[in-house]
Amino acid sequence: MTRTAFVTGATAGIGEATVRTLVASGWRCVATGRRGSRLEALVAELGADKVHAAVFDVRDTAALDAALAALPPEFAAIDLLVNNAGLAQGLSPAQEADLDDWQTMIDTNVTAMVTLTRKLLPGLIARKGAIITIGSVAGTYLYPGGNVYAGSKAFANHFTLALRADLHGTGVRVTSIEPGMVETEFTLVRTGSQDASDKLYAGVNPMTADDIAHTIQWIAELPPHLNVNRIELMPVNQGFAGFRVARES
Ligand code: NDP
Ligand code: 8X3
Repeated sequence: MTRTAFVTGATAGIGEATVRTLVASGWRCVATGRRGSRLEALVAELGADKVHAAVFDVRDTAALDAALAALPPEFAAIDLLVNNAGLAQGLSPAQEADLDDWQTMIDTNVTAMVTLTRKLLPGLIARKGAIITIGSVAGTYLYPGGNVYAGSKAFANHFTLALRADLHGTGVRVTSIEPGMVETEFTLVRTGSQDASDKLYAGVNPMTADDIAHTIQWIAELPPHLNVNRIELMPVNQGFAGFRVARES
């Protein structure tokens, strides 16, 4: 039987690659994001029987409710939630940060993610489905400027493990995927560039969106008695930061 995934943030990067990968493996996908034209292009490319475009801002709960209510019957029974939509903004030192940037990251990476998860939980439990959240190594290894982004991803990592505890015994599988450097549009925030050819991770040989999408597919298609609790992935050329020491003059 064809299974259905609900993938947030499918207009670009990891989410878009996940939809392509899952559809190629026989899944149906609800693909979400604000940029409707990109989602329509995915539908045109992969087929309306395989992809349903749900255009909404994840921070808008009324729009989320409307999108869920408007799911066509063949896309309404969700077997897999991929909590992927997210962003970093600002990434300046806390003492210089813009509070609007902080609020946007909390609203998107934390509040919207838990709201959607809570709304899909009854159906996921009924179908013994699965939840995969894209957290980040930023939630574990801290770097200057990470502040609220890092906090939001620590929340995502831990909320996902906490879900695993609550859902124990329901048959629902829960996984936290915590990537390091993946070359996507997301990395533009780190260069301040609007030019997608401006590759921050040039020379690093970073992970690709496909690397993460294939990891999602692998976890989603494991036999139902197996649960990957958490998985941390990095490019070989990325490492952990050491402690920093400031000397007083
Ligand atoms: P991209 O910028 O390529 O994609 C982000 C996706 O999130 C887009 O589809 C965007 O859709 C969606 N999104 C953001 N804000 C909203 C919103 N308010 N409403 C609806 N959709 C929204 O980034 P990545 O693919 O790299 O990032 C995906 C996830 O992976 C994020 O959670 C990120 O934190 C995480 N991650 C990324 C890493 C990296 O190095 N790239 C490393 C570790 C984790 P749209 O703008 O159309 O609404
Ligand atoms: C960097 C991971 O999420 O800070 O290695 O971009 S993230």
